[in-house]
Amino acid sequence: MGAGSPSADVRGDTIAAVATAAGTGALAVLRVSGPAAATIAAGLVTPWPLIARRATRVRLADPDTGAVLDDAVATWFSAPHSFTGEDVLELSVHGGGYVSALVLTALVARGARPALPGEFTERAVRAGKLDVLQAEAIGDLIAARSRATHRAALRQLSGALTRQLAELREALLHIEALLAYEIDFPEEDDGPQPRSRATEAGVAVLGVLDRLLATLPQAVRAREGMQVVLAGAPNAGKSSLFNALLGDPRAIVSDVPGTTRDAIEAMLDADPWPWRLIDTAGLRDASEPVERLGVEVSERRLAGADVVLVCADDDDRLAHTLAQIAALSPARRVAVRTKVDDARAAAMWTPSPALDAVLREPGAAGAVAVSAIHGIGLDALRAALTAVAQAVEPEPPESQPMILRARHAAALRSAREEVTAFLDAWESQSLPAPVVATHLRAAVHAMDELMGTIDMDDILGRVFRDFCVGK
Ligand SMILES: Nc1nc2c(ncn2[C@@H]2O[C@H](COP(=O)(O)OP(=O)(O)O)[C@@H](O)[C@H]2O)c(=O)[nH]1
Ligand SMILES: [Mg+2]
Repeated sequence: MGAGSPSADVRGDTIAAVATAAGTGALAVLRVSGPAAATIAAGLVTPWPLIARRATRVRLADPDTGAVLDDAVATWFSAPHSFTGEDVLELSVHGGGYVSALVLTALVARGARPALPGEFTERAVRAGKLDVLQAEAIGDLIAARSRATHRAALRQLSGALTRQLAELREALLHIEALLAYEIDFPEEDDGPQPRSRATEAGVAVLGVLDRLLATLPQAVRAREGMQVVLAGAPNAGKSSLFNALLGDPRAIVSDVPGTTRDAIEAMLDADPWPWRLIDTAGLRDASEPVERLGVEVSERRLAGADVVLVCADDDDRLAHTLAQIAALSPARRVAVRTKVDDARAAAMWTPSPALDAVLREPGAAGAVAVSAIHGIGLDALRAALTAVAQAVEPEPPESQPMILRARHAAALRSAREEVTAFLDAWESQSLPAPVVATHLRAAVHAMDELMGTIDMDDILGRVFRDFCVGK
C-alpha cells in the first residue's frame, strides 16, 4: 500500500476531517465516520440523538469546558446507509477556518482520528458503495476544470465503464467455458463449430477493447485541450485576437512589431474540448526558420498544433501566410482576416481569388473576417474552431464508456495482448486448449485489477494517492 494510505490495521477506527477547502467561505463541512461516531457526537451535539438523514440545527459545545463552538447543522447517517457504509456524522459549521479547526480539535479530543487523504472514499470502496473506477471519477470530478473533464468524470461515476468491463469479463469467462468443453470432451467435438465460436467471441472482445482504448486520446483532449496556435506576420493582430477571444487583456498588445517576446498560453473552456490558445512570439533566435519567413510562430509550438489560426490584415498576405504555414505544419488552418472593423464589411467579406484558391487546399478549415477591437466575427471564429475540434477528435457518443487514465489503458492493453495471443494460438491449433486458456485467465486478471477486485490494497493506494483530505 502506498505512502499516505492507511494500512489495514487502522481500518475500523473513527475518522474525522474538514471536507471543504481551506479559506474563507460561508460554510465548512466536517465529516466523522466510524463505529465511535455516535459516542463522539453525543458529547458534542445538542440535541442528540438526531433523526437519521435529516439536517437538524444543533448547538456544538465542548463537553469538558461547556464552551459553545458553533451554531451548526448536523446530519446523522446510520450504518450502512451512508457514503462510507459506516455511522457518519456530517456537520455544516460556519466557514473561515477557525470554527472548523475548533470543531475538528474537539472531535479528535473525543477519540476521532484525523482522516488521511481519500480515506472516506476508500472506506466507501471497501464497503462496496463504490467501485475503484467510480472512486477515481470522484477525484476527477473534484479536479475538473472544464466542461469536457466534468462530463467525462460524470460518465465514469455513473458506472458505465464498470458495467462494460464486467461484460468483457463475463465474455472472457464464457470463452474459457467453451475451451473447457473442448478439454473435457475432445471426442465429442462436432467439427469446427465450437472452435469457431470461441474465435468469434475472442474477436468480439477485441473489438470492445479497441473501442475502449480509442477513447483515451479523448480523455487527454478533455484534460489538455486542443492546441490552437496563432500565427502571422508581426502586427497582424494576433495578440489582440488572443485577448479578444479570452475576453480579458492577458497578452501583451503592442504597436511595435515583434514586441511579444515569448509564447503566452491560456485555456479557454469550449465544446467539445477546451482550447489551449497559444500566442507565440517572434523569437529572436536566428535558428528559428519560421521567423526568417516573416511569420511569428515558433517551430516547437507549430509542431504541437492541432489548429493554426493564420492571421493577416489583407487577403494577399493571408493567402501567402497560409501557404507558408501549410508547408511547415500538417495542422488544420483557419484563415483569419484581421482588422475588419466595419460590421457590414466583415459580414460581406469574400476572399480574393488568390486567397480562395489557397482555401481549397487540404487542411484549410474555413475563413473568417474579424475585428478584435470591435469584437466582430468572434462568434464565427469560435464556431469554426468548434467544427475543427470535432473533426480532429470527435467526442465519443454518450453510450460509449470512456477510459480516462493511463492505468485504465495499461490494463486494457495487457488484456488485449492476452486475447490476441489466445486467438493466435487457438487459430493455429498449435497448442493444447489448457495452455491456450492461460491467456484468457491473464486477460480476466487484467480486468479484475482494473476494477479493483484483486490487489485491492495496492490499487487503492495508487488511486487515493492524489485525493484531498475529507473526501
Ligand atoms: N483597427 C484595428 N486594429 C487592430 C485590430 N487588432 C489589432 N489591431 C492593431 O494592430 C496592431 C498590432 O496588433 P497586435 O495584436 O499586437 O499584433 P501581433 O503583432 O500580430 O500580435 C496594434 O496597433 C493593434 O491595436 C483590429 O481589430 N482593428
Ligand atoms: Mg503579438
